[in-house]
Amino acid sequence: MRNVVIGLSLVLAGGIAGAKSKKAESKQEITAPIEAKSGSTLAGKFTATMEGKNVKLKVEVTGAPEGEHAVHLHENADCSDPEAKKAGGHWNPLTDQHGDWHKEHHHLGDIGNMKVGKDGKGEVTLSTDKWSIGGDPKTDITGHAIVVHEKIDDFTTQPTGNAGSRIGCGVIAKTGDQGKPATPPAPAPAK
Ligand SMILES: [Cu+2]
Repeated sequence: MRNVVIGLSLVLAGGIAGAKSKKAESKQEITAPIEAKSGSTLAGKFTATMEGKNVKLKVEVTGAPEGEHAVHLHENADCSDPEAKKAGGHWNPLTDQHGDWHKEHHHLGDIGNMKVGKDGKGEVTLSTDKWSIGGDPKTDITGHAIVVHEKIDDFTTQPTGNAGSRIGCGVIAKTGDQGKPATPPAPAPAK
């Protein structure tokens, strides 16, 4: 009788471990547009890729003003108003201070500054194991928004970095069961 019980628990444990590793190995990717806000002429997109325990987020813009622009994850997946105010404040699930990602204190949404050249093009990438796609709510970047600001993030002013108005906004949709966004992004406008 004892052998039967041990045998059964091994089968159960094996089944659970198998399901877990299968999920961890699968690669998930979300890409969606970043729309112009606050009267800007910016256009852009982001790509978030989860491989193993790491999430890589790449934000690319064109038509943006030359200079450095703060890029953050904001709390709400809502870019519907003209100034992106409904996106709320910075995503800060660990209730830390605002700051530089590479220093001790920062919000989990404090991506940093993006340099835009004379040609209006800019790009910023962050790769981290502090984020997930569809994982624990304290790590899951889906269900939030990417905001590009008018000004540079000073990494000091609380809780915003004094980055000015919001000139770009993109929604990171919640993932469905198949790792696809539950709401497909709107198609890019025809040129
Ligand atoms: Cu911001």
